[in-house]
Amino acid sequence: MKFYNLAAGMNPRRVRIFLAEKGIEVPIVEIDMMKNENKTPEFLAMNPMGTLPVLELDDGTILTESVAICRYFEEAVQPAPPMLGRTPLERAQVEMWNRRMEIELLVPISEHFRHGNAFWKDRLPQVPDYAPVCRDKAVARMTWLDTELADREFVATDDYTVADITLQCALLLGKNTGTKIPDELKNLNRWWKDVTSRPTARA
Ligand SMILES: N[C@@H](CCC(=O)N[C@@H](CS)C(=O)NCC(=O)O)C(=O)O
Repeated sequence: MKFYNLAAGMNPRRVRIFLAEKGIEVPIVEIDMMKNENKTPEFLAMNPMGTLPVLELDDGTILTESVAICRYFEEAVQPAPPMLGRTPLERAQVEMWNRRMEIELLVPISEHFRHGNAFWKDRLPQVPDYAPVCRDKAVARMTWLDTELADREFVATDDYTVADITLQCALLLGKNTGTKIPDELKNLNRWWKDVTSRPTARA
């Protein structure tokens, strides 16, 4: 098995945290985006999207998409601790909240970065006016989440799950790229302090 990683990437970090929580170690192949290693014919043959992370199984099967990779580890490698829900209801709740964290937070924070930062200038067609629209949407969703987190510890269930990891990685990207959690959002800031204090936060 090989895990193709992008050290600074938010999505590979989602899987790295997930694996660290389970105590799983996997051989890592570092991909350097600055050298366009994710655009070589060999890499594109594995993942035509040119994105990370990628998991290559021993029989050559390729898995992409962070949560699909997490699901493989949870169901085929090591179920404990359960991070995708313990029961059918919890699994549905984790999926619901993970999708929300991806669509409502991770996407606008990431699009703010992609459309507003010079790093992406020659890598994708940028629409600079779209960047502040995305930032405003992300901040509005943080305000909604602050209310949701008023009476529970974690995003989806009583456990730290993949939905928390998705939000944590999205907000870390936001912190580094100009979409910070407003100070007045006490519940979200409490949650942020809790999850970033976990030993796995820097995986
Ligand atoms: N939906 C994918 C997104 C993967 C993705 O966009 N990864 C970023 C790194 S965080 C990437 O590889 N970007 C390279 C590029 O856009 O060229 C997942 O969850 O794994």
